[in-house]
Amino acid sequence: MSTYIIGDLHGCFDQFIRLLKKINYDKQKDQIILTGDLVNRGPKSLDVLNYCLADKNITTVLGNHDLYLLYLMSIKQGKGKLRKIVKAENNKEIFDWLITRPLLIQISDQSTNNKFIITHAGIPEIWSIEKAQDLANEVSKTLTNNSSKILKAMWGDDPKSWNESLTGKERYRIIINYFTRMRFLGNKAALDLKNTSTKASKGFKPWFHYESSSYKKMKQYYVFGHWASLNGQTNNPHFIGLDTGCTWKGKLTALRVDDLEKISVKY
Ligand SMILES: [Mn+2]
Repeated sequence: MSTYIIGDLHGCFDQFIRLLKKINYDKQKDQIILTGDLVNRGPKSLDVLNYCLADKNITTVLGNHDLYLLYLMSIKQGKGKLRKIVKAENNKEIFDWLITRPLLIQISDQSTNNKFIITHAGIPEIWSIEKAQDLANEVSKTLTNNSSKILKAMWGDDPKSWNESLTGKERYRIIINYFTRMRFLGNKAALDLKNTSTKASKGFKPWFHYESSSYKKMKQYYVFGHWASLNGQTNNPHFIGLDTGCTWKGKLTALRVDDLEKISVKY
């Protein structure tokens, strides 16, 4: 019995199937957690969704492209590579599955006691794991019960920094932006959402460079996708980036949590 965390699929269905074969994925015993962004960019987003929908042992955290799809579905507007999904005959089933996926998943490995904290983009160091979980739950609750309220409110890059007193649209938007779009952070955990490269602008650092040393003692591993240009290079074993750019003709990567082994297939 193994658990695998797999990086951003972006419609790379054939590569997903090849990776599942390579890891000898056993539907009866194993579990798969995806780092989000299942759709868009690549050729077979609908196949990816239908495959995940049919297998109860596969789940995902939500990525920014998944949320964009949910938004298009909520206004019944197909666009580009997502048109096929918006118009799919089982679109309601897809919507209901995707909208109930969390922003944050925590798992522990029984034999090693290693703890894995899985999000699409990451968690800013100003939030403890407990705080991050509370905020993720807060958004998920509204996403499930009043989806259009969040799906319409989440667009935009402001506010830049977290503030506990934020309410309503601004609060939802910044929580979602941290969990699904963050790369670089500056003073007071200010987001720089424009920079998608690996080179920080003045005053900013990758979000995982703000870590405290206690992570190591606690055997905690932050696992994320989203930042394809990093190609998995964080230079810190406690921050594991799994987006290795499959949709840009790179690789699709799985992390086996039992032994921290990474297994990849080429595009
Ligand atoms: Mn993303």
